[in-house]
Amino acid sequence: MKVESITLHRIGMPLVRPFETSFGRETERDVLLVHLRTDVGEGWGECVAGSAPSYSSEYVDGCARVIEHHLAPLLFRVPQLSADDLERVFAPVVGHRMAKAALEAAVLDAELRASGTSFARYLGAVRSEVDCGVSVGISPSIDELLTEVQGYVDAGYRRIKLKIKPGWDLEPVRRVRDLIGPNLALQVDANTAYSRDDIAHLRELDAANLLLIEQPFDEEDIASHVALARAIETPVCLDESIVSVGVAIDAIERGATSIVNIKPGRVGGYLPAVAIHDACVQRTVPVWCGGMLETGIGRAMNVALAALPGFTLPGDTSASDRYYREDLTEPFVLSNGRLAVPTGPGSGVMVREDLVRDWALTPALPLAP
Ligand code: SMG
Ligand code: MG
Repeated sequence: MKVESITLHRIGMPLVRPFETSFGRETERDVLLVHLRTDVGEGWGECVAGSAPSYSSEYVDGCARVIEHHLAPLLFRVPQLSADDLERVFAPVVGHRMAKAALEAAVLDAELRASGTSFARYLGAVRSEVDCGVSVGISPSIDELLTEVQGYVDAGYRRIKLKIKPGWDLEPVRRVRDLIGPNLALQVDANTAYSRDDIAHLRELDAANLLLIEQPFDEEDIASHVALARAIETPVCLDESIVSVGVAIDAIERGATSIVNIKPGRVGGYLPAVAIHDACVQRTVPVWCGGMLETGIGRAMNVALAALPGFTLPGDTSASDRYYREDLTEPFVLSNGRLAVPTGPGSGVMVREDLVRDWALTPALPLAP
């Protein structure tokens, strides 16, 4: 297909409750959307970068500029484009994986809609619904945390993930384990808040019988994760560090990660995400689908990815109402702790363009050859 134009939309979506991690507190999701027009039809993609470069070095303004000035011109130059070509087409631009992933999603959506194929079918899904977990932010108090967790347990989530940081770890984790009992899966995510000096302290988390501990140390510090993995019984799972299939294989072979969090945005798209999935399956490393507070657009695609065979652990693929009162697409609703995998062509969801207009933070930016 030929890309004829791209429109960048920047929208603000208020969160139903603030989401606090070790690196900051968000009350609104600042989302960059890519709307692609091609000779065979339209496609939408969502960029997962945050408004500040705090989860990773990418951020929304930067992604918009790199798309406008570097990636879109590369796309416009290709006479016959398929999503399979994108790695090669984008090769002149180093990094900027979240920006590339947003365009890849829109290209895939357009291409698959045109051929009447769903994301799930194209990516290799083997399930029609996926087990869902929920990520719980740092709370003002343990009592408020317990109330929030109880609400998610009542809603049917199959796994609870607690955000932790120094000063908010052993006690909240112990109290939540007491609340939910020994059988519900529980894991923690530090978003790089600790250092190698904390290994003895983190070992005390073993008492809570966690499914995993996610990214305790700096994203570039694989060696300290190896040291922790040797010292602790809880499996270590990398998130921020895993930016490519090469890094994934290296981290697995060095013993830094025995479970992998796959986020398409972080790794440059759904096709690189499938490559990491395949490399993990070959090495019998379980994977799960991470989340970046996606709107229905990214959520639909993530749910399709999470239906691949290697995704054997519940993902951060929560229902729309975990974050938003109103979603940008038809809402994803939890049923028995699971979300249904969309079956329609492309992402399988329809973008509500009236809401894209109503929630605009800045005027839409049209890009053309
Ligand atoms: O989409 O449910 C979600 C969010 C899951 O905790 C979540 N994501 O490090 O895994 C992670 C964080 C990053 C969030 S950045 C604001
Ligand atoms: Mg994480």
